[in-house]
Amino acid sequence: MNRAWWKEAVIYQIYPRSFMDSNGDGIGDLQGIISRLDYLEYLGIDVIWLSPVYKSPNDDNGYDISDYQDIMEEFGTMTDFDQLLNAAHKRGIRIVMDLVVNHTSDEHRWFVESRKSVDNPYRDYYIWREGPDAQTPPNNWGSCFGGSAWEFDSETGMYYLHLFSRKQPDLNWDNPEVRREVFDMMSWWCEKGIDGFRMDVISMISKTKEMPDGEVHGLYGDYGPYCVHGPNVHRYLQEMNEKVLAKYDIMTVGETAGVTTELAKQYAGENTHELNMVFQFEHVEGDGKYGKWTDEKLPLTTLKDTLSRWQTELYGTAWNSLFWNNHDQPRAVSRFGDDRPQYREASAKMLATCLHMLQGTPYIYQGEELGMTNYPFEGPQDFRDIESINAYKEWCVHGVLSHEVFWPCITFKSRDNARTPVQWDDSPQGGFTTGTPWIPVNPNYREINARAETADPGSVFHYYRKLIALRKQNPVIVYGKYELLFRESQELFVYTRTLGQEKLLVVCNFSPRETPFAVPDEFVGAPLLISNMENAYDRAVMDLKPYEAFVLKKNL
Ligand code: TEU
Ligand code: CA
Repeated sequence: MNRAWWKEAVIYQIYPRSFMDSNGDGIGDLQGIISRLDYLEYLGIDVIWLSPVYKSPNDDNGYDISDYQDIMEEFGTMTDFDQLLNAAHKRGIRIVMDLVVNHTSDEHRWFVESRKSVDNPYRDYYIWREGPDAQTPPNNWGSCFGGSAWEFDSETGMYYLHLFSRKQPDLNWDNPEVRREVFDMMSWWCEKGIDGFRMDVISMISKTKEMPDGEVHGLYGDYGPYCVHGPNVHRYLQEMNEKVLAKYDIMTVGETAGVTTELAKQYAGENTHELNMVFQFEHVEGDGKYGKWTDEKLPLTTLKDTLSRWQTELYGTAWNSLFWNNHDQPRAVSRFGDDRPQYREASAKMLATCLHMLQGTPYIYQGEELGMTNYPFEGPQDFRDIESINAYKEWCVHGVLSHEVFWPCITFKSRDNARTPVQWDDSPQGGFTTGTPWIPVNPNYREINARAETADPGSVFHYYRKLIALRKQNPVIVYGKYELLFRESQELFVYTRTLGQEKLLVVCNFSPRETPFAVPDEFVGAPLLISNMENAYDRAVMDLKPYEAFVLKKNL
């Protein structure tokens, strides 16, 4: 397999609004990030993925952009951005920008023009359709954030398409002018010296011309078959590659919800000239009881089967991202591990071991390296996220479920779990701000915070540091071939990685129970690479403690 720096890197995602506030207005900002670069350098990460910092009215926290070449006022200025880029580069840290080009904000100048008249030069930048009348949209598609995917605009008496909120109109990628504008904007950022793009819902940029009703789930029809992996998506990405990406030494990762391994080989194949890697969701989906909402964990066997399929099918041909959480997912330790105090640290380290030893580029979401947990929401008034607010209304207030049934589900999966401020120390507001944070700080900041963990060599933080360092010293972690063992086990996730003369055995106990384990013969007595607790790792048969994880490494 071809070597590449972005395969060997570890990426750290920053959600700027919740990372660090430098001026006491309760909102994280660019100077706040600059003030914590030493922390990130110490952790050892190579790349920052910066969630959107562009000018935005914040209907969806920056995923609704009104100017791609300006910075959100609350976050700072372009001068602050340049300072951040410089300061990061000085420390050997690269910066990957979030690129949100499936849609813009309705306050973007293109859309302001587009809605003015049917013959406006920008009309065709967006997707406009007639409906039978002002109450009946062109088809039954539902938006990701609830309600119809069509918004009636009285100015011209037509509907525009928005797969997300009504303040996020979808761009019309079939218009060559739109593609040219986007590619020019991307080149502008590349010339500035940024190091890559994470491409928001990039699999949705090409829509079918025909837009029939979709299969109804709940109240609305599914746009999936007509908008996701649409007819021209690969052509447009190849064009983007040729016009922009290929000219720079940057990394690209495509957020490709609903992608199969077959499609991933096209999006992120070694020789397909589209993207470097996909960011796919199969292992964090499929647990929903009501839409995406649930209060139940996926069975371990399902999780293993999904992750293993991605490991084997992409091997040698395409590249994947590795993650347990991001700004759209609940906290990993609460979801896949165990956030009860006696198990939190062990299970956070176990999950980290399991993920970082797989093949792919690992992503750490801010606070994950501290083992931050889900938030104890008390009522719907605690939500800030448009998705959670709308979902509560749709399912409970106007819908079919009682609060008692829906509440455990929405609090288990709400995106706001990931968006509470990073817990820096045990001072008020966890050291995130001297003011009132835009979203409450998790009250457990007194126990779980960066100051305490950087001072404690046994912390989750130091465990992540060690995993990152091991990746640099052991090419087998990056390039080794994967094999799953004990597939049927409902407690243990065990696999090997092999490269040349080196072989790793990775053993993770996903259960809160002691679990017996017979070490495969070839590994009995092999040296220990890392473990999250003390045990006798030279034995042939062991009793694994709750959430124990370890890695042995042998020479063949
Ligand atoms: O998310 C896209 C996506 O696939 C969503 O459906 C995601 O699963 C969602 O959060 C539902 O839980 C991206 C961004 O990551 C997200 O923050 C944005 O809200 C969305 O695109 C629109 O830009
Ligand atoms: Ca601020």
